Amino acid sequence: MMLFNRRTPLWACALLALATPAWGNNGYRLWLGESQDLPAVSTIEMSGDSPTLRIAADELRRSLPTLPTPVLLAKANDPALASLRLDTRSMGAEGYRVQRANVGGREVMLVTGTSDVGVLYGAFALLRHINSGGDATQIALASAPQTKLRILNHWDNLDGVVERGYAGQSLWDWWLLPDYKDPRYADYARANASLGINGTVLNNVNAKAESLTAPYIAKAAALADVFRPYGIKVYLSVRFSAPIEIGGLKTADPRDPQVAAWWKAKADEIYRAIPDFGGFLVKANSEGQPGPRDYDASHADGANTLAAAVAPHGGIVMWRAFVYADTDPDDRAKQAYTEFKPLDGTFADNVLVQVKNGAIDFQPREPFHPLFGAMPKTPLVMEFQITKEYLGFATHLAYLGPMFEEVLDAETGVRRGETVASVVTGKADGHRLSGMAGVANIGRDRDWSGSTFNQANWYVFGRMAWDPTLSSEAIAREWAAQTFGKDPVVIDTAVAMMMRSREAVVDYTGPLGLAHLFASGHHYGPGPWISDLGRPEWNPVYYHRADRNGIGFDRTRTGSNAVAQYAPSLAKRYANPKTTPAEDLLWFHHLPWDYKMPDGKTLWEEMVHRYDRGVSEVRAMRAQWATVKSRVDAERWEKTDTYLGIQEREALWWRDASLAYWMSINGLSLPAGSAAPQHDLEWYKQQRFPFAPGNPQ
Ligand code: GCV
Repeated sequence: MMLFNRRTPLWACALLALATPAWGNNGYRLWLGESQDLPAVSTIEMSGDSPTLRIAADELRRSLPTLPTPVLLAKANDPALASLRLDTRSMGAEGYRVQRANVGGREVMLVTGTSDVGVLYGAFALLRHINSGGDATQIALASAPQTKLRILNHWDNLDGVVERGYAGQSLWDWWLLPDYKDPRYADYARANASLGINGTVLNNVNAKAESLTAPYIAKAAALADVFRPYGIKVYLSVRFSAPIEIGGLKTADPRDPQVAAWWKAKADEIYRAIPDFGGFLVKANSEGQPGPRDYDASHADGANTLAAAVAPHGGIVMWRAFVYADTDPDDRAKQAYTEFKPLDGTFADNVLVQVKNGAIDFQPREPFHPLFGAMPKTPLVMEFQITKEYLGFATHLAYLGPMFEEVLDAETGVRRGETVASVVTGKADGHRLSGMAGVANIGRDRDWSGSTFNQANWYVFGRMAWDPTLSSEAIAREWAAQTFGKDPVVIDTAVAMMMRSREAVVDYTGPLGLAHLFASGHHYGPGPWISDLGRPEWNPVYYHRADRNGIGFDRTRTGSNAVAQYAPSLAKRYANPKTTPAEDLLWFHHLPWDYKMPDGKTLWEEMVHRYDRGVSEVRAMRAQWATVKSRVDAERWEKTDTYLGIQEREALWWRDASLAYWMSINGLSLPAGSAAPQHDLEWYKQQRFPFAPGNPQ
């Protein structure tokens, strides 16, 4: 995978280094190994031996520039380190320390942790420090993960199609597994380990029962064998009705002893093949998936039956709270809370409830999900979507760091200082288990994520799962330096583009708290006019409620009263449009078009302003990217430039189609200086994209 290694002749490296800006780079190397220094000549030593320690040493040999002292990799309990009296408690099971130390009378750069994987994380931290411009003479790094489970969720189907995947087919070649283990699997594990990601759910939450059959367990076991030395555990999504479909039972009722026995036997079978199997992820009674509610049993009944099956092996169950039903006339945004909050305290010890960041569905902006802070007796896993289903697929540049940060930093209002991050890390309520899950944006595209800048979303997810208090801007900076090299102009430009990018998408797709205005099924492009889908809450008109008089979803007492699901201080703030942040205004309120915004503009004027701003932000990003043309390799520069061109065209499409529609509803004209849409509304309504990617047909 690396271009340089210790055996590369120096003259070849020098030539390549000189050629860097023009040299083709297809992005395969991700943020690893883009150091523009000459090859590593540091001395790398290991005390002890294990496959994981060897990987750590190899990583440093591949791309650590020269350090003044030899680097020593050793576990903290190594007798050679006894005199250092290392504080192993602060390292925990997976943390690390990298520091200068005198070991056996010699000055070394010590990379240590209480476990092999801790040492590996330390090695990657050292590389990150050096390759993102850190001082090589002042190295003192120490960190331990704040969440226990840092997991990618692959929505990969067994036929190779990735639901909401925009980077090609699934990485997993289920057909050739377990025999052929594509070398790319190790590269995948390596990239994840560099961020501290320690788990991967291999298959789609819309699961097929077949993934639990013996041949597929063997395939998953083959992947687990590759991932193990990188500290990554394998998990599977399960179909709740599997006991019927592949077990031959008449029911999947979780209270039925035969069903419980089936799950137990299945778990035993899996653990025989994968002794360190992580556990199950379950989407139940959601969007047509079977679940315990089919038998009048609760989500806790379902989760606990599966949990009992994996518990003897140390496994866990992540049970998703993404539920809503067309039989429930209540506001969709309220339904998960209504169903799950009363279950707090009834889940088994090894169950975590996995909650999307917002109460609807991965929109470009949603207020944080009210379940965070509302289930203190249950560990809650944060589920983010890294793949950009609603933020322009792989083509649009939208760095998700600020969105993750916004949600994690939000105060729940339940207790002083309690943030969503403190709930997710388990600190707020003292949970043993904690976790963060990201719906992966990874496929077989050469650059893994469909575009260079999408790699940053994988990166920032991993870094924030490790430590949710890290700053998204600092992470963007370290990613850019490792990805593009040390040219400060390129780094500053990339970071500036990234930091404005998500807000731009919000502006041109759904400003001021509007949500779910996407075309049906594939979610590609605007469809705010759609009103004829089978279930009310699948229609954009359900969400924006625009009429001649106003727009927005009234979630106050006069409407669905969803605000009451938040802690009293927040409920009070959100109940009043004057104290609701402008970003969330129409999420919580239905307001007249001439509602006065704080700056004196009418709501309509402000909306138009934001649509226009979104388009001009994309133009500005494109112009900024043009300034670094000679400083970035041609291949990545050109692909990014082409994608920004697509984004500019599509941002305008979103803006024009949306404004044409709103004007057809409110009868208003555009404020002076704002250009008329390029086409009439009918034209936008007629656009069809039957083969848009990522949409299960
Ligand atoms: C895996 C949204 C997506 C679905 C996805 C679902 C979920 O509705 O559009 O593709 O299904 O979320 O998170 O389960």
